[in-house]
Amino acid sequence: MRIGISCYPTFGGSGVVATELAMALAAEGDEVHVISYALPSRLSFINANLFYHEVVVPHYPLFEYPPYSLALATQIVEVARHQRLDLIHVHYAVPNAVSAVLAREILEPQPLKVVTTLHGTDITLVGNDPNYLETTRFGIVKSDAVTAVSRALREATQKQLGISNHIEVVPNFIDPARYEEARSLPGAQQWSQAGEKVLVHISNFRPVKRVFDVVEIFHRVRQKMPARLLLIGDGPDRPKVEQHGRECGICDSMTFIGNLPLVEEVLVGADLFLLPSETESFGLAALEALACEVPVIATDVGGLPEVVRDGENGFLLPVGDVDGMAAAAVRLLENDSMRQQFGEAGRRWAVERFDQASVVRQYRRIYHRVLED
Ligand code: GMT
Repeated sequence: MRIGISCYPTFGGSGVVATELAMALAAEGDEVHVISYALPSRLSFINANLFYHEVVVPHYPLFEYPPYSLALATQIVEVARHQRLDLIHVHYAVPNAVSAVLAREILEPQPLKVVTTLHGTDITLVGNDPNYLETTRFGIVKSDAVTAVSRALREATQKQLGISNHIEVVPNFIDPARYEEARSLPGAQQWSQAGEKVLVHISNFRPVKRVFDVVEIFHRVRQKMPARLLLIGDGPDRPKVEQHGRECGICDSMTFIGNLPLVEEVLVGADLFLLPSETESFGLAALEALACEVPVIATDVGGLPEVVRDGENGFLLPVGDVDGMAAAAVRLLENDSMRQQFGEAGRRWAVERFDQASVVRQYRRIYHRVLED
């Protein structure tokens, strides 16, 4: 097949999933054309079947807001026409689904199938915003196939956008081999001193991630034992989070690592992963932690209960319950055998349930279905 994949190039989960999928499809022999406004952070793979096309958004004095959606639609048309794409698979509905549907119209009579994968905030925060709702709904309804990364996101889409289309749940995935290789690395232990437990948080430091809760949980843990908090990622809340750490007197025990393409290189060897989000359609970072045998403490919202099994590979608590999350963290950190048991169960669950090969097969079945239609 000749497949176009459009995504955000950033460190966020939708870009990561799209890029990993592109690399896996290309490795299996499909011709894959990645379309984005910058080289995606995880596109590290050299393969004769894999191509990258940049969306350029020219500035013109009249445009206070350069129309990215139109530049993207134009680039999809160009790539589809000249590379003879069979389908375009867009990740994150806004504006990618609308641009792809527009490109399909422009290309007629050349057929181009549109597959849209919903990732989370494209529905729960952005798509739901009255300023984007109608166009988001249009892009989804007009797609030839729609997938969501969790059952929770499928329900939210149907309810919040009033969509009755068939939406197939295709979860995010991990490549077990990559996480196996990472096990030989020193990982999180590089940052810790003897006797310190290491807690990790990964996010884009947006309010929805509640990174202040991460600091509050860590503060409570720190009162019970020597510990270090590694924070991976970057975003708008980072300076305030750093400030909060200073006010709590624990900033010396917090290490800000910044954005990283391969998070498993830090996750291996960590004692605990924290994800106290306000909402989370899936929580790819939590899955990556489980794949590294790191137990997870998260909130019981959205798709997180589909990834983290409460009492088996982590603990799920209500949003904002920092005391509860800190108590659960201390319970795990004080009990080495429980932590090891949770870690092993987490890796087994990640490999059995979210294996890259079987998820890629699921996407491939969808591609064949829309092409046969
Ligand atoms: O808001 C973010 O966290 C970024 C966003 C993205 O598109 O990169 O993440 C969403 O998609 C990820 C990949 O499917 C999911 O793992 C995240 O749970 C989801 N984020 C939210 O729902 C908040």
